[in-house]
Amino acid sequence: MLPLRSIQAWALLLAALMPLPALAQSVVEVRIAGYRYDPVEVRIKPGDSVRWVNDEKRTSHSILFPAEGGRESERIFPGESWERRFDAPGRHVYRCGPHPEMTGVVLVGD
Ligand SMILES: [Cu+2]
Repeated sequence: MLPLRSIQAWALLLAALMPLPALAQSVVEVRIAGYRYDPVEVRIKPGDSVRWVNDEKRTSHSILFPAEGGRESERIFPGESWERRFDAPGRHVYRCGPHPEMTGVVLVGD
């Protein structure tokens, strides 16, 4: 059995040595206006999030991932936003549910 003080010392040491990915996670913004995602393609690291913001005057949109069985956001109304975190590296192609011609890409890599 380790004495309590040495366990505490180890815990402190581990905490000090931990990298800071939890704090380094960032959120990248994609604006939606004129029936387009801007920017069309964003690059993020695993664990980062993308936030889509609807800047339209009156049109609502969504974010739909065909490769994930059509997983789709709620409808995003003007002034609203929707956020999703990406853990899996790769090329995540998405489109708008009601406007299939609107497409975008989230590139998740190291
Ligand atoms: Cu749309």
